[in-house]
Amino acid sequence: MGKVTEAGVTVAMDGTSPEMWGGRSGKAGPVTRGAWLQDSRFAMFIHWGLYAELAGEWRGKRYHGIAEWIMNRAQIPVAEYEQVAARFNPTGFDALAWVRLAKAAGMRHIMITAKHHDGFALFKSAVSSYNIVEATPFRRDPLRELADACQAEGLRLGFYYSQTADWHEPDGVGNSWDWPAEGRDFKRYLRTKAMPQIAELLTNYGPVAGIWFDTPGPITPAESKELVELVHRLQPDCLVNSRIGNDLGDYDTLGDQEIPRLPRPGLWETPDTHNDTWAYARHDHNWKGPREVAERLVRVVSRGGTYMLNVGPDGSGRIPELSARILREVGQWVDAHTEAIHGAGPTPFGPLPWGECTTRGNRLFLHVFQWPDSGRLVVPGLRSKGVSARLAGGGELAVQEVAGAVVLSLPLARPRTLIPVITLELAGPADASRTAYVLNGCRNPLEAGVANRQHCDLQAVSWMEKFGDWKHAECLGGWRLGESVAAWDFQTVEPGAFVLDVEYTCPEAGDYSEWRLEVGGTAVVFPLLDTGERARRAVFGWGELPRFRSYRVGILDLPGPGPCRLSLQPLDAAGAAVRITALVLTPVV
Ligand code: JFZ
Repeated sequence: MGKVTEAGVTVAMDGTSPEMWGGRSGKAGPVTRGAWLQDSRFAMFIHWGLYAELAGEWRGKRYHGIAEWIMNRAQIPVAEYEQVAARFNPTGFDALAWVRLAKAAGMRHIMITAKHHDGFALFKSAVSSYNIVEATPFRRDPLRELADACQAEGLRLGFYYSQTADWHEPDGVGNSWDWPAEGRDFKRYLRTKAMPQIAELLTNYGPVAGIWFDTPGPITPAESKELVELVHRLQPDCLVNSRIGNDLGDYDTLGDQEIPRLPRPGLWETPDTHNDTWAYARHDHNWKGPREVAERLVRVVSRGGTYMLNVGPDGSGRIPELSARILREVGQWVDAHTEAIHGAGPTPFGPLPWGECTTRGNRLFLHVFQWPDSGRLVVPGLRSKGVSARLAGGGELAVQEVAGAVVLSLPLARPRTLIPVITLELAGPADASRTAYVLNGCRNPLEAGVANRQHCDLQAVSWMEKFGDWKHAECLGGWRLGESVAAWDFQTVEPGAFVLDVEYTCPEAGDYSEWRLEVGGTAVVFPLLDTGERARRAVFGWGELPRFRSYRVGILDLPGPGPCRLSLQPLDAAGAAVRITALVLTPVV
């Protein structure tokens, strides 16, 4: 979540700041440790523990949102939660099946919860008997079995370890329902549990790809540093993520579901849920389908990152069949396009309205999310000459030049695949500009983050919808009457008529504010209406709930070919309350 600047940011549990959830490495320089992460590009995240047995329910009540937080949300006393361990017997667990599924999905490493906030160790530990081998009838060590299976199948394995939050220990952070915060000795918890358990993980399971720390909360720089040094002393190649806190990680973990708008330097990853929870919840069926997963993977890779998609095995030890089926289908696509994913580089372009681009040497891979029904695909901003193009599973494509852009002739029928990929072969490294384009034949979002701003702010807004299912948006806000202007500069390759929609959120205070938009010498005035945004939600007593809607302004003619500017300003003081994420231009048909 990092530097969250504005309202719209919820105050986290127990009154701690939003920084309790996240943290950044503060590094964007050359990669020193873990260059393999750049080749891996796609990973399986696994949240599994006692909470999987509860499946999002406690005493007949369902807790929607992230299910691994159930002990906290239902305020389950330690003594009662321990009883879940006494019956946890996931006899369906098959390490090889999980690892083979990850491999079939095209994933190259696995990161699993060794100990989550509930304090329960999913491995044999001499430090605390609250572990799967000693406290459950299962008696097996799943991390041992996974390490062996990963070794056999050639995947890397890393461990999630909740270094700050531990609701099982009086000295760990976060359990206010069993113990008062006074008298808590966090250093004692670090010395007697976290550090020795991390040492066990780094000693007993062979090479560990990374320790994935989380929710740093009140941990001090000295404490974070001590943990990092412990990891690197025991395994110098083991990666530490930025959620160790205090800008000390080897690489950045972004907020979940957070995909940066532009290529981002350095080593980083986006963790993502498959539905709306990390751990298994019986009531959550909101799976991202194969195409959505593949598109999110491509978007992350095209910005230079690694996509870590989570699965939540159930209390029997099985990955939900629907989740597995979707992963297998993604894997067939990844397998056919491994060169465009594993070890692929970021896009040389600015925002491409119809899809994304990944690269390898002198080859560009165009991932066409929106297949044009005109039979023409405009590749804007490509200056390289002597381009040849081939459609995966098809043939050579005719290449033309129109108004300084490369135009490919495509078959009218969209190929039957998750994402059609076109490979452009160039004579040398890509010569491209990052200029934004608005193209006929596809939906063109003009995002908040790329606007030129005068006297208004770019705000990072994060919020939860159910619980812990973080959402992130960049918005234009802080509008001031008579001063603020946001403008988008872009190119067109031909004139066109577009429907313009404004995507925004607005509380009652901004209802009916008037706005003025100008493009190509034409001005349009329109109102924006209250979207039902709530500053506080009754459900948790904390957190803001923005409600994004789109308002259809109307049809506009854009001139072309050539440069174009679209500007927006409030005509009303009430505009101060409005936050805008994008203007969207869709061709009139
Ligand atoms: C944390 C955990 O609390 C959660 O249970 C899960 O393990 C997840 C992967 O990590 O939750 C977070 C932390 C940070 C953000 C979102 C969820 N963030 O910065 O957006």
